[in-house]
Amino acid sequence: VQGDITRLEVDAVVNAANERLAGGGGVDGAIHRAAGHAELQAACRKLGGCRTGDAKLTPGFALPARYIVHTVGPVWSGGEAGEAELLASCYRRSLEVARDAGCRTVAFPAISTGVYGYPFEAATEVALRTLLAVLPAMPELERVILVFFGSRDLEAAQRVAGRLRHVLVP
Ligand code: AR6
Repeated sequence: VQGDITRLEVDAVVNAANERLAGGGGVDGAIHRAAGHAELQAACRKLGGCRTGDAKLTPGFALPARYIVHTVGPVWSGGEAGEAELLASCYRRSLEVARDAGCRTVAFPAISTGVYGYPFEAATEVALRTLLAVLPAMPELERVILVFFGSRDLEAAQRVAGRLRHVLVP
């Protein structure tokens, strides 16, 4: 879907954070503002940071979502530094953390495709392939939503999904 992830009524929204979980720009800034920066920052501080590819949970505070799963995507540095594996790990770990908290519905932004510079279509392919690989083993998760901020991103994601149709719908 296209939209602002901070508005979604889901059990968990995923945040594209940084390793310090210190807040920032992009979707991270929007989530901190909408959740209530002071409370969220205090909760994040207790987590002791988050490694790239991993994910950690906080309450959603003032968000409609019950929880925030903070994950840290890789910074793009040409594609030969394990970026795809790290990005796949973000999606997988975020779903595990959400599932373990009892969530049934989870919304993701396009992790790493803003400030961190991951090429959008390549990142979307990693996202879709990873969801397809891990969701069959997670029946607790009823609905996973990929949220794209702009209409051009949504259209690009739809093109990627079209190219992967043979993989997505066996
Ligand atoms: N709802 C949905 N998607 C959004 C929203 C929103 N409200 N706002 C932005 N996006 P980015 P990254 C999209 O840069 O590349 C932060 O400073 C945006 O269009 O937010 O993983 C952190 O603290 C883009 O497609 O995350 C880190 O330091 C996508 O979200 C760093 O940026 C991700 O862009 C993380 O960089």
